[in-house]
Amino acid sequence: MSNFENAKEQYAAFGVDAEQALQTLQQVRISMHCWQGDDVMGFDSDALTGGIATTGNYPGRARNPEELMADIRKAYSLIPGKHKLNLHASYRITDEKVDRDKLEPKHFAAWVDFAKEEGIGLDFNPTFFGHEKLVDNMTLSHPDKAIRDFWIEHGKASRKIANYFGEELGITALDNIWVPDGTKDVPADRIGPRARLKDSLDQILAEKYDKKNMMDAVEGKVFGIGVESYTVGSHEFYMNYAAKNGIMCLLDTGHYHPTEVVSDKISSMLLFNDNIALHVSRPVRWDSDHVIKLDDELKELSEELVRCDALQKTFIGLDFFDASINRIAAWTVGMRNMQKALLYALLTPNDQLKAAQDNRDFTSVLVGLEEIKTLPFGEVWSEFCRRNNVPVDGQWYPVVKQYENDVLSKRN
Ligand code: RNT
Ligand code: ZN
Repeated sequence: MSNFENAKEQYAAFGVDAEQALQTLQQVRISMHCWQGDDVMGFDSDALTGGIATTGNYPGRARNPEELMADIRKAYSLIPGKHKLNLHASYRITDEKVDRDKLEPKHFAAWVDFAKEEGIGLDFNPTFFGHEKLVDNMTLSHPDKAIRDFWIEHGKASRKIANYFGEELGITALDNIWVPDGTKDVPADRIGPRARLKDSLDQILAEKYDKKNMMDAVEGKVFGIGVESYTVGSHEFYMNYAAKNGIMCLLDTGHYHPTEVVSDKISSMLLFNDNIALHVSRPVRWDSDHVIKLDDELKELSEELVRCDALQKTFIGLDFFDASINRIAAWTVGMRNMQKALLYALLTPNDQLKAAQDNRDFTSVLVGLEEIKTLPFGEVWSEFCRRNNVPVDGQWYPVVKQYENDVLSKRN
């Protein structure tokens, strides 16, 4: 009997169908963020602003579209399944000197070609940072109408681009709005900027698109660097805005107070929204955007998605950027960890555990959740890798090292 067959029997003894888990996982597309590959620089700016930061100077940052695409391809070749790529507006590919308010679908045609070749979907984000019109930490909430109008046009242009992605690829694109707006110190007026943000969003979202092609999300946050006291787009702001306007609220796991966890928010969001979106990240003491580990919170988050039967209702995207390690390894570890956490959740006897909870048999819940920890999870994961023709654990990092030697180390 193979190790996998043996593992299947052990899971079956707990009432879990490992075959079914593998099939369900195969259907899940995770959106891999392009910005891990170049430290969030993009192709239209030379500085990262907006209260987010990358640290480290590991060699091999992608400096242009060709390098970034090659690096992304390399990462995908090491990740089981077919996924999505998450782009920012700053990654437009063109020789034109086009500003962000004037972007059009054609400026992203090269990415659509890339997606078709790779068999992946695309997601999109307007870029409200790394630009001279981010003035005094404000964009859509700025008191100056001319500044707001520029960004409103950018927001509208971005939705059109996301719609084009959906049309071209036949996979719904997410358009996610995050703005860095806020103040360093305690403000004198909190409601004014929020009212302006609300009005700007209403204008951006006025045009209706077919939800088959694109869906909208708004991403809140607790604070950023230089924006420590007040964030205009807070969680409450966007949670209410999304519910009232029938769009998605995107929860970034790094955007809450340190002991607040997104795993506990998912069930509440799902009772009031048809869909949700996630940025899976790993905050270390703050919104530090470390590469996600297969830690308890990632598992708990995944358990919630599985228990709430929300895998097909959730746009799962990753959002981290570490410039101190090999960037292709960062993507690969993060994507594979997200999949591992989902697989772990799919291999949990959820029906039995729910029944025990409803019977107030909390002892069985505790025992059950602890005992599955020592089941041969790794054998099922290896089988998933084999079926998808990608290296099992222990065999992909040498491939990245080889690429680092051959390609990355030659970049300045
Ligand atoms: C910032 C937000 C936002 C960005 C990316 C680059 O705190 O998390 O999602 O990280 O859009
Ligand atoms: Zn995010």
